[in-house]
Amino acid sequence: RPRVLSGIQPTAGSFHLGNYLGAVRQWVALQESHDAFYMVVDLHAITVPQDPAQLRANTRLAAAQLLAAGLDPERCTLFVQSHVPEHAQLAWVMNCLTGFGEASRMTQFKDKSAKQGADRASVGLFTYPVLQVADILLYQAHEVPVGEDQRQHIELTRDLADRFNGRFGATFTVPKPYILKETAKIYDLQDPAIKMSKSASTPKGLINLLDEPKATAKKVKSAVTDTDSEIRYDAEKKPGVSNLLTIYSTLTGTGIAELEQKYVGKGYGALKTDLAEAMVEFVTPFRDRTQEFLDDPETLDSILAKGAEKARAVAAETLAQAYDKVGFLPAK
Ligand code: AQP
Repeated sequence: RPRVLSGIQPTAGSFHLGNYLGAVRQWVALQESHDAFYMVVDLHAITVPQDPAQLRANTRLAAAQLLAAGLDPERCTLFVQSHVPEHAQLAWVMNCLTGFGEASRMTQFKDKSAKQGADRASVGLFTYPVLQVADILLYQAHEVPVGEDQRQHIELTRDLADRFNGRFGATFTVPKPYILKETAKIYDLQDPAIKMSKSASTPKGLINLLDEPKATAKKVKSAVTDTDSEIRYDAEKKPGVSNLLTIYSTLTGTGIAELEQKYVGKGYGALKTDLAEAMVEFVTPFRDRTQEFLDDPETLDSILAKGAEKARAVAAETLAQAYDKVGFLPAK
């Protein structure tokens, strides 16, 4: 079976709808057909200032949400990044292969460091994409299911895998991004020109899956649409409605064309009411299941411990090969 690897940050507490539709939903599907490795990337979470107790709680919360979304520890390997020390170890090697200018061109770094101020941004934030390279290469992943915002980091991963293989001999699988066109970028409900994101969206534009379902329904009903009243998919001319159609279509498994038909002659209100209902139907059991996993931390921790053990077996083998290739003297 081909292998997939992906990760999610435990920074914000609740996952948002963009995380789910853009990434996690695909993870659940891919565990059926692929040898799947998924992790909560806590090393990435400290690239911006964090509260230690909150980080610990959010790491469990992220794992609980992944299980609630449908990850099955019998079908995939679910673990916490810091439980597998090889990530940081391989990242150092990859840091030494990455050009300073190359890392400076990463748009996520540019955006995030501009927001924090260049002096405040940490070196960790700067090398975050290189840690991500190590995350992926350690597992010899063939594909990486992510949202569109991660495409540039996967390109960097490919470049560095090629560079390492070229310089030291075949070692790493060169991975491909796995980005579904329909849900590659879910937009902010209030500003459909920007992606839904925990840092850039306003509370009204961001759907957190663990929010009160009623509040979520309200946000859907007050989503920005367009000036005319036609319900039609046109990402350029009608970004607000198109975003709602994408979300509705994915959550209910109904094609966009079918939805357009269904709403001929009806106003935006009808679409929003139905979508709000579909959303409540989705988030209510999701919240309940997340809480069930949180209520049983022993089971949760034992799932993560087993996952880390499986992950380490793969990661250690790859790291040993990489260390040998670069010329480190083996420890006796
Ligand atoms: N709006 C989105 N549409 C589609 N996919 C998205 N992802 C994030 N936002 C969208 C995907 O979710 C996965 C996990 O993301 P992450 O843990 O790296 O979180 P993030 O990218 O930090 O999430 P945000 O909200 O986008 O954070 P900020 O505001 O800090 O940039 C990834 O696969 C990502 O592509």
